[in-house]
Amino acid sequence: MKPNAPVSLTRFLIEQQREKGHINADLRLLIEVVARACKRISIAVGKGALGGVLGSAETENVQGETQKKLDVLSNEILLDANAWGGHLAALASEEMDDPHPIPDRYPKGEYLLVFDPLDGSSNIDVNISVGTIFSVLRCPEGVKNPDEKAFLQPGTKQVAAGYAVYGSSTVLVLTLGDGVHVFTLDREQGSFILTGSNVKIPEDTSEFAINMSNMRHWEAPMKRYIDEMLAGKTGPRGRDFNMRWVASMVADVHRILTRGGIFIYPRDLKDPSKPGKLRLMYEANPMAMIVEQAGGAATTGRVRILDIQPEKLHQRVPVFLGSKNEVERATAYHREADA
Ligand code: P6P
Repeated sequence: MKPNAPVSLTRFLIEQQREKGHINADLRLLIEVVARACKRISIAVGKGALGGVLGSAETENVQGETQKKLDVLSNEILLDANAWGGHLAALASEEMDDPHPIPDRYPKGEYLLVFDPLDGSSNIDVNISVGTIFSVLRCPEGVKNPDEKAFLQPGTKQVAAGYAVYGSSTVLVLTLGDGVHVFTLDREQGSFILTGSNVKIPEDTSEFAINMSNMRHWEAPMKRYIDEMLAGKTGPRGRDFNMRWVASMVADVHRILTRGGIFIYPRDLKDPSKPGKLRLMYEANPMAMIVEQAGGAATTGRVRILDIQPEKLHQRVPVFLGSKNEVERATAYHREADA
C-alpha cells in the first residue's frame, strides 16, 4: 500500500487491536457500528428541511425537554444499529428514561453503551452544528440483565468515548484510552478517514465558552473568573480574551480540541436544586475522557469529573473542561471560595 495511503477507521481499529492490544473484536465491532450509525444520522441531519425531520416530535424526554424529530430518529438509529451484533449487554440514552436491554433473540456482549444521540438539538432548526456523544463501559461481571445500577460507574471506568460533530464536515473523534484520534467522513466513499492522531489541547488559551446570560445567577468564584477575563489587559490577567458560545456542546468541545479554550457550564443559583445543566453519564464523562486524553482537564469546578461516583443515570453536573491551566485556575478559585 502507498506509504501515505489514507487510513480508514476500520484499518485504524484493526491495527489498534493487532499491534496495541487496546481493543478486542467486540469493542472494535462496537466502535464500527456506532460510527456507521453516526453516518446515517449525518445523512438525516444533512437533509435539513428536505428530510421532513425538522421541528418537534411533540413528545418529551426524561429531562422534561420537548424532543425534536431528529432526537427520536437518531436514538432509533443507534438502538437498531447496536441490537444484533452481540457486543452489548444494554444501552442507555438521554432520550430514554431507563436502560434499553438487548432483545432476547440476540446474543449479549460485555459492553454497555451510553449516549446522547443528538446533542444541541435546539440548534437543528437553525442549521447550527449538532452532534452525537457516546461512552463505553464494561458490564459488571455476572450481570446478565443490566439495570440502571450496572451503568453507575465513574468515568475512569470508561473503555472508550467519542463524539461525531455534524458540521461543515462530519468528524468522528475517538479515544480508546491511548490518545485522541480524529476521523473525517469521506462522503464519496462513505468511510471515516484518519485526519488527526494523538491530538493535544494547548495548555493555555485566550478563548472561553460560557452562556453569559446566566451571569447574575453564578457563584462568586465563577463571577471572579469571568470578570478577570473581561477586564483583559487592564485586569489581573494582563491580556485580552475572546468568547465563543455555540450552545452545542459537541461543537464547542470540538473547537477546543482543535485550538484550545475553556468550556464552562457552571451550576447556577437560578435553580439551586439543579447541580448543573449537562448530564454526567453521556455528556460530561465522555467529553472529560477525551479532553484528559488530549492533555486537557475536566472538573466540576471542585472535583475531577471522571472521579465522580454516579448516583442516577441522568444526573447533571457542572462542567469546566479544556485547556489545562485555565481549568485549574477556575477550579482553584472555587476551592478558595469554599475554604
Ligand atoms: P444553553 C444543548 O442543549 C446543551 O445540552 C449543550 O449541548 C450545550 O452546551 C448547552 O445545552 C447549551 O445550553 O443554556 O446555552 O442553551
